Amino acid sequence: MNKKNMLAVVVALSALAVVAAEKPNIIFIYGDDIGYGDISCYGGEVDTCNIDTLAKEGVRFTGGYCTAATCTPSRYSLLTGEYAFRNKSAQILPGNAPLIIDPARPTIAAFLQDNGYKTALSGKWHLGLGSPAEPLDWNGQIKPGPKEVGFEYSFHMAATADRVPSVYIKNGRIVDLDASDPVQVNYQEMVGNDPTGLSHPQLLRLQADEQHAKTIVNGISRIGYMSGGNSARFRDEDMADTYLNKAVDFIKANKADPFFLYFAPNENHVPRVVHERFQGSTSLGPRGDALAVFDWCVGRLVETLKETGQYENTLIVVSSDNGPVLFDGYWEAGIERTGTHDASGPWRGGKYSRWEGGTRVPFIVTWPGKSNPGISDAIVSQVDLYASVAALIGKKVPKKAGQDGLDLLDAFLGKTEVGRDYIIQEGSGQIAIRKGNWKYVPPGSVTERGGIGVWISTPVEEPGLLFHLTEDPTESNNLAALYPERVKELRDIIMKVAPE
Ligand code: NG6
Ligand code: CA
Repeated sequence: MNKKNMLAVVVALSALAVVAAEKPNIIFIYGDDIGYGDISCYGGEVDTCNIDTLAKEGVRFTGGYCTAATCTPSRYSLLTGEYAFRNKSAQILPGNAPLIIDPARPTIAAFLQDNGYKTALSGKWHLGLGSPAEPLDWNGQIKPGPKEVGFEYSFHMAATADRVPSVYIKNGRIVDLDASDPVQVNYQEMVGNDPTGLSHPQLLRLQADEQHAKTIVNGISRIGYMSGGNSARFRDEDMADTYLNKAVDFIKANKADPFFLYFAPNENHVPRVVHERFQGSTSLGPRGDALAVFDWCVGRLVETLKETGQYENTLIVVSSDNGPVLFDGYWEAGIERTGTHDASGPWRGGKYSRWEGGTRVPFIVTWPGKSNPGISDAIVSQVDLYASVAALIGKKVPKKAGQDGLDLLDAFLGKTEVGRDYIIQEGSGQIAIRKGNWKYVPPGSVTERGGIGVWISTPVEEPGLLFHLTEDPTESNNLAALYPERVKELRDIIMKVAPE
């Protein structure tokens, strides 16, 4: 081949590569404890117009699931593409737990990074920090953490806003830490002399249950003890703005490269202490105000994408890590103020539970101009996003990554209503399954929060519970005795996919 021809071949090949490697930006907007019915396009009473607009331009799923009814396992699945029950450590973690993702396992962030994406986390982590082999030094470089599993940039809290340490961590370092006032964290016993909710209830501006009655930070008692780091402690009121600003800066800084942003604000997790300008902005009390904050963040992100000309080139997913909970440790009038708003929509139960409301969550996927807009009843799960994003950029999910996700790209883009055949649901460490219209809850118990200081545990006897979700969305009419073959079929799938 002469030089001229060779050049022509090279030019043709690179043109092909450009066509094959479509790399839109990808943003996961991952709410916390936001229920199916919390968003106005799903029937919620707080106006979430920004999310509703995204839903109109994209696909709004009525059968969209997180993998578990609590945070850590759902986040684990979202990032790894693996059902969380396969990792016994994937349960609600204390703020000083080691990282539960093996850095040798490529997360969706690591995978996208390997494929030329700039990657960032802004918000809640709650997947552990440090190695299980040695105690973590909070005052040095905190690793392994987000960076070691693929997030080039990270700005986050360690666990939850109600768990110490109540500080931000940026790229492995506590932000604004004064070396002469080092941070110590302990979940068993008191460290330092900071007042606790139990010892100094008069200092509290929010009454809390015993679990949340440990070290007081910003007038709010938390789960766990911390000392030091006074200059680094966060103010809950500023948290949403802080995470949002980092996300906005990251978008603006990456106009040239494709990026993956995992934006995980605190809203709607407790304590629901939103910025003063949002306090009282809804009639539903702090819980409603936090929903308004969440929606506002979505609006600001969209605005930023439009400003920088990246909106049409960005796939946006809005969802939540588990179903809703009105009371979760702090007296915030969540129950009293909720009125007729039904946070879990038509479904039974919420956070912690194997009822539908535990894992069936708002799920919206929008790629402006590329999505075929509409409402889809396809069963889709957050565990599928990894494989679907891989398909989007024309790559295979790496072998060492989780293999539970399916490539549902066509469903996510609204090109088909065919989703999963079935989905395994996890609530408080126990399993359920939905296949088609049928839901099966194996024997054990179903755990829920019943209200202030109350936990409800509903025993489930042999042969378990079988519901027809279309006819019985509230899971009240157990048909297990009538359809033993159906029970067996669903049980067999569980045995195969989730053997104990
Ligand atoms: C629970 C906490 C709850 C919340 C939850 C984690 C008690 C009694 N309750 O253990 O307040 O922090 O953990 O929520 O301590 S999640 O959304 O991060 O899973
Ligand atoms: Ca949560």
